[in-house]
Amino acid sequence: MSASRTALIVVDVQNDFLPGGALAVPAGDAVIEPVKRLLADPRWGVVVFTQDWHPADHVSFASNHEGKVPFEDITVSYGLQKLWPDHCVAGSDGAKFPAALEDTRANIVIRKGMNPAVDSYSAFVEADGKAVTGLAGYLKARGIDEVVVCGLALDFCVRFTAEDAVAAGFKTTIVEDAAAAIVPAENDNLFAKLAEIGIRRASTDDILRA
Ligand code: VGL
Ligand code: ZN
Repeated sequence: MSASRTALIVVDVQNDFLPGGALAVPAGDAVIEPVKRLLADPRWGVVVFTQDWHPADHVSFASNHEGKVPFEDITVSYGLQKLWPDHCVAGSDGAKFPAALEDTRANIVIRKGMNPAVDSYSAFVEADGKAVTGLAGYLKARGIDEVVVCGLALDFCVRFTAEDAVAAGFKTTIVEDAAAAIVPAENDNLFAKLAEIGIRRASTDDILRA
């Protein structure tokens, strides 16, 4: 990898996705040390953090749908929407980055899921498939042609961010030990599916050695 043309994208490492949080990812806290090691590499051309940042009346909160419970699917204008416990409410402690990652060298923080009517797992395009965040243009304007993605959750926001990175023309790698899934048992299947569209799977050591 040409590091100066590569962006590190740290997805949604926020208190609500960590143990004790509203939507805790199993072993979510295991990503913090690898993410810190990746951040300590001085070679990144750009460092991006993403931050799930929902209004209290967000469409993805089961609490906003009479008679619905978390993890059920509902149909909305853009297709299926999974319902979640209230999480990452804008300005709440759950939406904050953990203290270990507070003072990072992020060049840009992409907040997503701010439209009450549309969810956004991806850092590039919202769940309606239309509204873009501007991240692809930002990265291209900075001369980036490759991205390395890590964070939470592997099977939702990391996955959709990586898929949209490929669609936007970036060479894309997911750092397995710096990511954790809501359903970890599916990791091998997920990586096999992602490999079909060219997404690479690496370890933190692989990335730091490259
Ligand atoms: C996420 C579910 C709901 C994620 C965000 O960061 O993967 N998952 N909102
Ligand atoms: Zn969310």
